[in-house]
Amino acid sequence: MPGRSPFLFAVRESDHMTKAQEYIPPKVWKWDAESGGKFASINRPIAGPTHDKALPMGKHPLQLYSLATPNGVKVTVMLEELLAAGHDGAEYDAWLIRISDGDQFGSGFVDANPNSKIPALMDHSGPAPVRVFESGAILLHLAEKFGAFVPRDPGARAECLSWLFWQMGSAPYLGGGFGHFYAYAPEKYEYPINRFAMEVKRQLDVLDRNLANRRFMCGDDYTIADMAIWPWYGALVKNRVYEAAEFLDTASYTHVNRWADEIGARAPVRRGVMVNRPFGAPEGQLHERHDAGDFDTRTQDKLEPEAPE
Ligand SMILES: N[C@@H](CCC(=O)N[C@@H](CS)C(=O)NCC(=O)O)C(=O)O
Repeated sequence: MPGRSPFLFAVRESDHMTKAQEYIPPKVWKWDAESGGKFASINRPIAGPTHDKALPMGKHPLQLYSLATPNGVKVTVMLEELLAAGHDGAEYDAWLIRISDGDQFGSGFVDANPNSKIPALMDHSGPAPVRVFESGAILLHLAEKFGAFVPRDPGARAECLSWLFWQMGSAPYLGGGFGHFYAYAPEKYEYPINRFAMEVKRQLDVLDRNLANRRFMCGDDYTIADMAIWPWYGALVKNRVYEAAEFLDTASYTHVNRWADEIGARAPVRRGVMVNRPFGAPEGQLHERHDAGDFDTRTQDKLEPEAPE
């Protein structure tokens, strides 16, 4: 059929017809209905702020605005690792951004990250404040600022940055692809679940082969590449995201499991995963972090109880 994609034709003729495949896209897409999936209410096809709201500012030069999703955890783990390694200048205030309430669309947050996604960092340590968004850029900014967790040798540095950017490019297939269709979409559709399960298993095999001969992603040293990859793929193999460990047979990736266990046992990592976490077991939550003592006293426990409606 001239001008028609052979792929689309093959899909229409498939024996595995599902509701999704019957959909015929209109000439021009319009935003007229929510998709119905989990988090659908915060999705919109336009950028920019929805309301005026300044960001809070604490006492430290580093101000983090985040939530303890895998992308947020990368940064709080890095900050806790820096502090544990003796970099006192990494003291930080971490403010909770509740994305399901739309905090990422407040004007102050959009000034810090025009992409309206956590994490966002404001670094006030220089003459003018510096905004840093995208978790990979934040990890690199901090690694360079403190000269830690990124190798200096050009070859080792290239390897570390390669794995860091591998994570940034790969995890959207895990989160936005597999996780969305397996765990959050309003119905189970075979085609996208197969497509993304295949890709995620391929990614796990990439990691497993690399970790077969290396203690950490880039060799003997623990780096920002591990801090970027662990919150996603470590959580996946340990069944902490999407409840897909059995479906993807993640136990078979033995080297990834060994690496995930070693990183998960580190004290700074155990602290980092708690920061900006308003969900899960109460003892694992720390809504805001303003100094090291907050892990014992819990900022949320100091708040006034909300007045009854
Ligand atoms: N590539 C970005 C992804 C950040 C991202 O997707 N953040 C999610 C939470 S994990 C978010 O803020 N979502 C809110 C929204 O989409 O409105 C990064 O690594 O920083």
